[in-house]
Amino acid sequence: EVDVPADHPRYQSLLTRHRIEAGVEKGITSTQGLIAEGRGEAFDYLLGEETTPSADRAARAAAAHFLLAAHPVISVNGNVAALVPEEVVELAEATGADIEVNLFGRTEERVRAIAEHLREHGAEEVKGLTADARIPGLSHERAKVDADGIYDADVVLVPLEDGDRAEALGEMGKTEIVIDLNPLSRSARVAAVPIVDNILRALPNVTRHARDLAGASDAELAEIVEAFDPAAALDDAERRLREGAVAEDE
Ligand code: PTJ
Repeated sequence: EVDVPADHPRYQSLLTRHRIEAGVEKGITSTQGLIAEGRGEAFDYLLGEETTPSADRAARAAAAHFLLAAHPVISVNGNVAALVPEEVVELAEATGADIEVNLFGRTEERVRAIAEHLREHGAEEVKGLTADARIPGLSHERAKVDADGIYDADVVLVPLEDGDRAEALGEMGKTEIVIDLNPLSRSARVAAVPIVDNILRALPNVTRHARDLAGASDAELAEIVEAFDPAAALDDAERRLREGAVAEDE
């Protein structure tokens, strides 16, 4: 895929950067996406570049929400498409969720390029091109969604989302699952389930939990959802940031 020596101590991080760069070259990732990647990397470094027990519990709660939902949707932006296209398709398959391209810096061209990219990685249906509904409270381009997609969803996974949009979706009464390495970000703070973890690890982890919970009853799933405390998850992550990855929090 790229010319990074596998024994380089920062191999994973360099590979990730290359994927984002390739995304920009392919017209699927915005130049803003490069900045977002740098920010995410810094948080990941401070968190120890691993899935914490607390983030794993959040991933399990997210899987339970997905399985209980009437209409779950995975929102995909330019960074998500560049980093984890196959993992998005696998999660959709494991949970019956729709996939919808939804961009902060929306251009029709980029929506089409991302939809095509996801289909190249196995997606059957990709929503986001119809854009026949609006999220109330956001400016025109940023508000566009599909009427039979995000607009209709009861549970939405919004990874690496901008705070304004996360807030506006929450105000529509949707259950929001956010993947964001910054526990202080507004999107993480408004989420019913904030998963403070790198999307590279978090998405396959939610899929793994969804497969594991496939045979669970609605009562068992509801119990997992009820037991999850979003404020505690954010506190765990913040403590880990401040005290360092070695001072384990549980
Ligand atoms: O493709 P578009 O137009 O929809 O734009 C996408 C970006 C990500 C550029 C846009 O939504 C944006 O500007 O987001 P922000 O406000 O930079 O927020 C992105 C958040 O994701 C930040 O809190 C980062 O720390 C976090 N982040 C970045 N990379 C990762 C991440 N979280 C998890 N995994 C990552 N790999």
